[in-house]
Amino acid sequence: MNFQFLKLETEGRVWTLTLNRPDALNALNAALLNELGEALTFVEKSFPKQCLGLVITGQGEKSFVAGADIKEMRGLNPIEAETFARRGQSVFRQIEKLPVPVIAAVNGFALGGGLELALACDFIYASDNARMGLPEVSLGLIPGFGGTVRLARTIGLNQARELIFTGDMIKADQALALGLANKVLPQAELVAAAKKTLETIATRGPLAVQSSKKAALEAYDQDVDLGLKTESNAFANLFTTRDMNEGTAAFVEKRKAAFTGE
Ligand code: DAK
Repeated sequence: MNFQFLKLETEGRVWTLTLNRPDALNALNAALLNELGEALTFVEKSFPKQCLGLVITGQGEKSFVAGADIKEMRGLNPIEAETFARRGQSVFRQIEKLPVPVIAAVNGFALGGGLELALACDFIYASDNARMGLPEVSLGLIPGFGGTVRLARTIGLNQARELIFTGDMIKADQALALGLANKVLPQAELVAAAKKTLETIATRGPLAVQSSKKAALEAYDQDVDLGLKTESNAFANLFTTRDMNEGTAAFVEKRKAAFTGE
């Protein structure tokens, strides 16, 4: 696929999507958001035969994504602003619902819409030079791509309120301490480490991984009883799959499972 602001590497079963607008620190303009939506739809359709995992990162050594494109955004009227926010929200929701696991490899600034993008991924690995924050209040705005919703879910309401109200940037070690990043790595090792984790996941049953991602997301919004029902339904559905037969047979026969995603 040819994009102006993205690079999609599709070799092997773990793919890498790089936001590629380094002159603007990979800030999200409307064209980039549209391309992101197209690329994600392609990833979705490529599961499970071609793609079993996705790394999202930013081009260059300085920035993952420095937020929504402030220069483009300031020219919007309130109706266009709502369309822009809804577009971003729906693309980020698409990430959250992808059938494959997604790691945000945060290689520098992840600010505003950039942190919101990372929060829509399944988890975050950060480089040691990463800086994360939601600086929207400094611009007279609030987070518009899900930051007020997802940050509190990841680090807790009070920690999220402090970051959102102050607009402060935090460093990688603070992000790790807050549980915002799962790992901190030297920049040169960041993408390889994310790929390695996804390669491990890719050896597991693809439908089981997909099902666990979906159940965990759905059950998060439900009370315990409904969440357990969601889980038991998902569990039961896997008993219709070839992969479940293969995985359990392989255990009994003391061999490695050969999953096919069926
Ligand atoms: N938008 C557009 N251009 C940006 C940008 C951004 N977010 N961030 C950086 N750039 C551009 C700079 O303008 C500069 O371009 P030139 O001037 O060279 O043409 C180039 O990238 C390099 O940036 P700097 O020269 O500023 O680099 P520094 O190392 O000095 O500083 C920085 C790096 C990341 C600290 C600084 O660039 C910065 O503070 N950037 C802005 C960070 C920020 O505030 N991000 C949050 C954006 S607001 C909503 C929808 C969405 C949102 C909100 C509401 N609704 C519609 C309701 C989301 C909002 C946001 O994400």
